[in-house]
Amino acid sequence: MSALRTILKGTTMRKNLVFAICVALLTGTAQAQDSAQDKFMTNWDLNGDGTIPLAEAVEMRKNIFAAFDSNQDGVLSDEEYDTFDAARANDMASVGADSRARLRKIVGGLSRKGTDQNEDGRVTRQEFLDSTAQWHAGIDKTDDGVITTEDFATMD
Ligand SMILES: [Ca+2]
Ligand SMILES: [Ca+2]
Ligand SMILES: [Ca+2]
Repeated sequence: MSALRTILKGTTMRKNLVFAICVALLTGTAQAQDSAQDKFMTNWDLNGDGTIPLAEAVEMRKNIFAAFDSNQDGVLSDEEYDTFDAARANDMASVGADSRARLRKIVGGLSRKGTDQNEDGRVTRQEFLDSTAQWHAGIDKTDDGVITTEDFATMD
């Protein structure tokens, strides 16, 4: 049985669901949720000046690595990376569906595939930081060395 059918089974739940859908139609889900670029700029533009230079992206990656390297051994193990994967998936679910594909493209660069440079199944701090430059350049579509909202406009 699908999750939706399970929800629809209960009458009270169904009423709530119908109500939620009506509210969504009235207010528009796009307004209720952040767009991918808003989300990204909020998280990664650490000093809030509207641009993300490489140094800032590296700084943010240091924070991320520290947050997910639970045992602080300088390596993201499989288990630790699973937690990181789950956090990104969770993040993805919080943006509007219209810009989710875009966010997936950006955040996809943070997967093991994008960070495990020697492909040995473990991601060291050095690898995690060293892989930032290529990732940053990939998002910087305007090629001016910084990520701004302008880069997202030309992304698709
Ligand atoms: Ca900045
Ligand atoms: Ca670790
Ligand atoms: Ca740019």
